[in-house]
Parts: sequence; structure tokens; C-alpha cells
Amino acid sequence: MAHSYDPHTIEAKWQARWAAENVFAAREDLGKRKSYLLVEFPYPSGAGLHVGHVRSYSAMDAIARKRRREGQEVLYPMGWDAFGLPTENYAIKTGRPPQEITQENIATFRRQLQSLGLSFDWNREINTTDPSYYRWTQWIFIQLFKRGLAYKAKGWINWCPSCKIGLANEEVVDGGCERCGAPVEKKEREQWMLRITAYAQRLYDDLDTVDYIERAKVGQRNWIGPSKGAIIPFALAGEEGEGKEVVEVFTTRADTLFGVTFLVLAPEHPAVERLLSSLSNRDEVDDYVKAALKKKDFERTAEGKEKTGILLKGIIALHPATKDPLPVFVADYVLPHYGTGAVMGVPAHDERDGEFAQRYHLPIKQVVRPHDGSVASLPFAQDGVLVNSGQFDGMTSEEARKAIMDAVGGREHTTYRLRDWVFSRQRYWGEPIPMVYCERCGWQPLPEESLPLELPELKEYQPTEEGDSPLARLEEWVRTTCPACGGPARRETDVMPNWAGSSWYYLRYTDPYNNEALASSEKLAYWMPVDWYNGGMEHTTLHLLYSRFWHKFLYDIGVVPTQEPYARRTSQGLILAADGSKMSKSKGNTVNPDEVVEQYGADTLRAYEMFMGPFDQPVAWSINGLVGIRRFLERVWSLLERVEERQPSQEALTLMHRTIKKVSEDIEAMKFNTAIAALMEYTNALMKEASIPKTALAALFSLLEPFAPHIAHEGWERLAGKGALLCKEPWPQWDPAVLQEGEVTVAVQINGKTRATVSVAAGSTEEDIHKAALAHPRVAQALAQQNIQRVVVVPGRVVNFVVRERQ
Ligand code: ANZ
Ligand code: ZN
Repeated sequence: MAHSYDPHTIEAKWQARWAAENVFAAREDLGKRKSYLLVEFPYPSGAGLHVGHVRSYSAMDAIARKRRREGQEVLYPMGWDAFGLPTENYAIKTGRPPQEITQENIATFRRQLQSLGLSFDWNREINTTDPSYYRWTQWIFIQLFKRGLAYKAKGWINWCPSCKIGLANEEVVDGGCERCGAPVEKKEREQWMLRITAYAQRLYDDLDTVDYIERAKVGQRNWIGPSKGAIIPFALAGEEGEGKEVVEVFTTRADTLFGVTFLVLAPEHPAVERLLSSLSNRDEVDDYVKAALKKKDFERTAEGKEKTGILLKGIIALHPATKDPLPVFVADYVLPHYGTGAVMGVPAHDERDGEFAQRYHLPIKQVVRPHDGSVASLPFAQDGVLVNSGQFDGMTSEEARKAIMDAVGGREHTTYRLRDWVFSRQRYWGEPIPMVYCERCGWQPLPEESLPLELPELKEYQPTEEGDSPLARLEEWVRTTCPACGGPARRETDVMPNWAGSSWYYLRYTDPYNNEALASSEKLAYWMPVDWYNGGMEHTTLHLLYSRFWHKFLYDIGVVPTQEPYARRTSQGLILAADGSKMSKSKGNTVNPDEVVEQYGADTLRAYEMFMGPFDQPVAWSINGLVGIRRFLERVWSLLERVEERQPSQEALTLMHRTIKKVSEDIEAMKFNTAIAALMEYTNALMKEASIPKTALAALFSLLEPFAPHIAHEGWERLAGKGALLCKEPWPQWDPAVLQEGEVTVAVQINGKTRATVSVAAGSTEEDIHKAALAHPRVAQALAQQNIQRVVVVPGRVVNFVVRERQ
């Protein structure tokens, strides 16, 4: 066929035209409704673009293209989250500068994205490794520091001995390094920390104000994990009754205080080290503590794992109400960084304490019984009525929690599972932390006017043997003067983690060239918040939470106009390999988008990824599916040969309006697969016509544009005349009147007896008629107790449910 569908020519032509006319540039037009649509910017790895990126980006592109044509001012930007370990590891291996490797990878990613015809506003491209960008990342860090939200602390960090890097808790997966899988160890180190816990409650509460996919909300809530309880002081004493110190415990069950028969400290609890000298078994304790530090949290707390501990000989605790002496243990099932790192042991009501008491033959004292007076098996972990609790007997757990807390000088406290954010990496390829240390003045931020503090160039990117950043070898860079007193000082050599640049990037897109501020308040006022953010579920607890934290902080200091960065969050499902397994480079089962574009065309790839299954569900790659979409586009193309200037039939017109309605609604609901199915149905209906009415075919190209923009533009231009530009045309409207006229009434029968009538669109499929009938309340009720054996549909007339009565 002379005019056969040739995606390569068409795609190159339209990409060039869109770029030349800058058609996707976003402007701050106050007269228009704005729509800020965001997708997660990629890490430009050496592997190139993944088909998973394409799924997310094509989906948002469909929405962006539709909304522009509806008259909205759309910002749909793209950039590079380019600091990170893989590039750095590659630099170590090859000796080439990460800057250079990054530029190459970015060039590949940009070319790949542009070959897909995504309607990004390329004028706003950003790159987190560009000094003009990370200048503002450093600026934000200094603001955090000035307000006490960035601090240096010695702590036990997760340490990957193979990557030689400190890891955040969330980067430890099943006890192994998220990147290389090596078993993670504990190491004590000075680290920069960000006090995200200061925002824990707001991060939790304000989830109620945003529209996030439910599993992202649940994920964040669990991650923040607030737990309301009380802090209760226990005085420690030596053998002779001499006072030692006061240990505070965190408990959610202050009502069980009279059931406390021992006290437990985490091995890392600071009191343990202070008490060591007064213990008669200090060696034994010391050994236990050292062994505990080697274990991972999950090994210490795993359910069913035998609880171990060591009695601190020579020390007792005093029960705060009864003043009875209680034994004190260290035990590794108590974690250092939860609550206060100390627990009151209530074996009758807490499972773990119960196991521990059994193992060490400690008394078990029941102080709560069930409300109904029944005998409870221990441990009894529910609320109930107090017994054996002196003046508190007879109170409910609820009442007693407050009464007992007040009686012993306790206070209310909420503990969070969320930890402060480890913000140091002993590596090179990250933002330099703009701080210097002066013996006289302590940690001082660099003057803001001096930013950016640029990453110096190196010859060697390997961390030092001690696990310090390679920057530590640059003595002449490290040595500097104190901004406060002018005396000698040393620069911080740690760099920021790879989550830093992505914590505020969506703000920079609004004003990417600003040299006075991270973005102007006018631009921020126009564009913020992001109206719709789509990305992967794997970023729910890290990136999404970190960026919400920074945003709230920036709001507090008056930099951004909204409390939340993202009004709405959706998530695409994973694309799996053809056999349903996870795609991975090591398994060699990845699909290279370049090859698909080369073989089938960008429109086929894009439309296929939108058609492959429900957007939020995982789905396996299928060559057959891909080929099916290519055939569909060829069918659409072939319709051009039979166009005629004529009025469409009533039936074709009805179907056209029904398709406009369906596609419009489905795009906003991210039901891209059913939108494309409707376009296929419409195409098949047109195929049956002897000639194709021009308006009907124009509507098809118009509706196809969000999914397959190149063929749609080409088809449109052929119908509308040379130079016509579909993306500047208004989005088609459906006419409710046409849809009404096109309705037919169908009788709904049960075993041949008419029970109701429903009206459906003319030309509805059997399935649609079936569904409409079932949705009728009278029919639904009549069928509720029945076994449907068979459904007979006479399109446009009758639907008959053949049923057998249930026994
Ligand atoms: C006494 C008690 C009695 C407790 C009882 C529970 C039931 P959630 O709900 O997860 O916040 N706990 C406190 N700090 C701990 C730590 N650092 N390591 C391990 N366990 C710790 O759990 C709160 C409960 O976990 C606290 O309440 C404490 O045990 C324990 F019938 O105190 B409870
Ligand atoms: Zn100084």
C-alpha cells in the first residue's frame, strides 16, 4: 500500500514541529485555570530509560495534552535527579569524573524521552547536580540548621561495609544494603541529622487534607506510626539503697503499673554505661551489650525468637507507687530508639514481657481482668477493669491510665516510629554540606552569598579506608576560615544523601532560572500546589515524606504558599517481564524502549502501555499486546483512504458522542485501558462503513491524540489541511442531546417475565446492556436470592435472565 502507516517519518516530523513552535511551554497566564502535573524525575542511570518510566510519563502526558486542549494552563516538566551511588561507583571503577558520566546519561535519557513525543516543557529542564540548582539545596540546609532542625549527632548508624556508606533505616532491606545486598552492620559515627520527627504529627494529620491513593496514605501513616502513651519515671538505687539515677520508661499501658515486676533497659541505653562501675557483673553485661550491637533490629525483635537479657547485679529500681524493689535487666528486645529505650516489664499483660518473665522466673502479677468478669488466660493484653492496684481497683483501663500516670508524676507522650533522617554520606557524588567546623565557634554555616559551595574535582573517588568521603583527602579544600571569627576552620567532608535534591525539585520547575531565590513568590503562588503527582509506590515513605517535610518547613519560614506540596498523588503498577517476574538487568528480561520505538514506533509503545491493563495494577509485558496496538493504529490509518465529506448516520453520530464522553471521563479517572478500548470499538464501527464521514474520522484522531499524538496529528492535518496543529484544537465536547436521542429502551425479564425496563445507548454492547439491567434496583432485588443460569440478550430489545431458585 502506497500510503502505509510509517511511524518513523510521522514521529520525526511532529516532534520537530512541536519543538520548533515551542507548543508545550507553560506560561503564567492568570486568566486561565492552571494545572501543574508532575511525574517523578528519573535518576539518569547508565541503563537508560525503563518501560516503567514510560508508563508513568505517558499517563500524565495523556492528561496534560487533554487539559491543554480544554483551555487549562498546564505545567508538565522534566529534569534529572542525578546525584547518586551508581554513577559514583562507575566513576570509581573507570576513573572517569561522575560529572562527565552524568552528562552522557542525561543526553541518553533526554533523547529517549524526546523520541516518545512526551509533551514536557523542555525549557524548564532541571538537574540536581548543577551548581545553580544545588545552591538552593544547600540554602535550604542552612535554613534548617539555623532553626535547629539540622544537627550533628553521634549515633549508631547502619553501615554497609561493602559500599562504605551510612544508610538510612529505610535503605536497609531485610537486614541487607538496599543497593548491594551485603549484610548491614552497626557503626558509631558523627552524622548530620534532620529533625523530621519535629514534623511527625503534622505529617500525619495533614494526610487528611490531601487526595492520595489510599495505599500511599496507609503507608505513610504506618511509617510515621504515632503511639500515644505516658512516660513514667523509675528511680534506680544501689545495694545500700543509695539513689543512682532516674530512668524513664515509655508505656501505652500506664494502667498496668501495679503489674510491673521488673525493668528493662535497651543495651544502648546511656544509663547502662554509667551504671557499669557499680555492677558486680560488669564484664558479663559488657559482653552482652557488645553482642547486641552486632544484631540487626529485626533479629532482636523477631516474633517467637527467644528473649535474652542480663540482670544488672547491684542495682534495683523502685516501683514508683509501691516503692517495692524491682530487678533491672538489659535485654535486646528493647530497642534504643523507640520511646525512651526503657520498658517497664508487665508479664501478665504483655506478650514479650511474659516470655521474658518465664525464661528468668520473674513474678507474674495480673492487674487487669476482662470487663465481663471472665477469667483471662495470660498474658491478657486487652483493656479491662483494674484489680490488685490499690486505690485504682475497679477503674477501667481507660480511666486508670490517666489516674495512675498523674499519681506517680508521669506525663503524656506520643512516640513515633519515624526516626530523624540521617543526612550524611561519606561519599563524593552529592551536594557538599555547606558547613565548617571551628574549634572556637563550633559548627558554622557558610554565608548564603557564598553559595553554591561547589563540589571540587578529584582524581580518585574511592572513600578513604576509614570510611570518610574522598573529599577528606583534599587537605587544601578542607582547610578554611571560620565565617564567624575568621580563625582556622575545617570544612564538612560528608555530602548530602541522594534524597536531598528531590525533596524540593517541584518548586524549581516553577522558576528554574531564578538567581535570587529558589523560585519567586509570584511563580510559586501561580503554580503551587502540584495538582497531580504520579509516581511509584516505592517512594511512598521516603521521597514523598521527605519532600512533605521540607515543604512544611519552607511554608513555616514563609518561602512557599501552601502547607502541602502535592494536592493529589496516584501511582502506576509495575510492568513485569513477560513471564510475570520482576524485570531486572541481571536477569536480562528488561525491555528496551529504544528497540520498541525502532520496531513499532513511539505511538505504539505509548498506546500499548496505556492499554496493557488497569493503570494502578502490575501487568506483564506482552509482545502480542504490542502487536495488537500496532494493528489498531494501522486500521485507524487505513480509514484515511476512504474519507468522504458527508453527514454521519444517526447511529455513527451517537457512537461518536458516546466515545467522546467515555474517553474524556476515562482519562481523568486514569482508566486509560478502557478509553482505548472505546476508541477501538469506535474504529471498528467506522471500518464497517462504505465510506468514512470526515467529521467522524476527525473525532477519532482528536480523541487519539493523548495516547498516540503523532499519528493523531498527522491524520488531523490530512483532514484539516496543511499546517493544521491538533494540539492547539479544542478538546471535543459531547452533546448530551445526541446521547439521549440515541437511547433505546430494553425490557428486562426474569425467566421470560418482564420485571423492568432500562434505557441504554443505541448500539450498546451486550455486556453494557447486561450491566445496566443488573443495576436496576428492582432487578437486583429479584435476582438477589437466585442462581443465574444464563443471560440472553437481544440487543436493543430484551435481556432475559434465566434463573433457578436456590434451595
Ligand atoms: C508496659 C506495657 C504493658 C506495655 C502492657 C504494653 C502492654 P506500641 O504500641 O508499639 O507503641 N516498649 C516501649 N518502648 C520500647 C522499646 N524501646 N523497645 C521495645 N518495646 C518498647 O508499643 C508500646 C509498648 O511497647 C510500651 O507499652 C512498652 O510496653 C513497649 F500490658 O509498657 B508497654
Ligand atoms: Zn570560629
